[in-house]
Amino acid sequence: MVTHTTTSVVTIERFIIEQERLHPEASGELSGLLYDLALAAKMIASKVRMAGIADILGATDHENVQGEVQQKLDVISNEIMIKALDHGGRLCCMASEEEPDMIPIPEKFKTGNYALLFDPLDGSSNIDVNVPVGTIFSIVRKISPGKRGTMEDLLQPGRRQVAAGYVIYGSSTMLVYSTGQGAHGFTLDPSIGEFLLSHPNIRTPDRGKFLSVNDAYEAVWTDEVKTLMRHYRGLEGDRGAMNVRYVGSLVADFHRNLLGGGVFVYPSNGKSPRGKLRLLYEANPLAFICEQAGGKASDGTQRILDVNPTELHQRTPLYMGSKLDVELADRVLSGIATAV
Ligand code: P6P
Repeated sequence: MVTHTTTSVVTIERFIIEQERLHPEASGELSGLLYDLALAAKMIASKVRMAGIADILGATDHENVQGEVQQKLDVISNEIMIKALDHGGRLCCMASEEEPDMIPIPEKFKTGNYALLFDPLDGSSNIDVNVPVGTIFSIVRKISPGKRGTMEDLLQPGRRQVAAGYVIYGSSTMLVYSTGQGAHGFTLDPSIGEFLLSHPNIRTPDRGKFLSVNDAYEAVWTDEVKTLMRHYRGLEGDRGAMNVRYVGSLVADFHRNLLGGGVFVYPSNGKSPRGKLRLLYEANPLAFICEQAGGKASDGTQRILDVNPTELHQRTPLYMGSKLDVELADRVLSGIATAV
């Protein structure tokens, strides 16, 4: 006898509409923006999946604003994001890790009430060795006067985000996003080209299983950071040791810790005095998702979402994940005796 398990197939489009209905005042503009982002994710996913086959592996011969050699897929993913989002009439401007300045909406297109900031393909140095990479995006409301966006719209603290999300191109392609009503995960079914709801209302455990840190920089950490690592490794205090899991691809490390519990730590160090991760289109969106799932995100002195940005590509130290482990970081880094 065939038994059918009842699974409700909820596409991301249906979920977005249902979420919009929770806000009678919603214009549908944000929903449209989320549809466009889901489309861009599918287009980038198909390029990432083809990377090993089509001759688009390897690096281009020029650097991006970060001084990093641009991988070909970085450039392609950046173009896909811009072309999928610039004509929908929902944005006043954009910013990308791959572009030095603000990306204006072309004069021929209508503008809208949101600004989009994104890292089109984070962790791209891992592409050639088939390690998961990701796209990260952050959406804020337009606050500047006039129709066209300005830097003022982009340089907003993370607490002003109206939505944020990421796509992980891993063993499956998943899109995780939040509009402030919880964090929800969708898995791409490539056979029908749809993102299906697979992880509703993600909650991250209060205490982490995994510690994600690159301790090659231990020699240039502060004493407080070294003490914190001793706590995480069970060598001090009574927290107990965590398993170390570090892929070197932020979205992959973040996603594993979000689902299983863990803490991602990238302190400032001699090489990166203000940390390595970018505030506006990496730390802020992931911190938004993390808090929506019950976690925390700090720069070691304050909540990531409360940092007031001054530059588009500014970096930040980052302690993000399970609530109790980030609170431990805040205590140890501020020198407060840690009665865990
Ligand atoms: P490190 C990838 O280049 C990236 O920006 C993040 O995806 C990743 O978490 C981090 O850098 C890894 O940095 O210094 O450990 O190689």
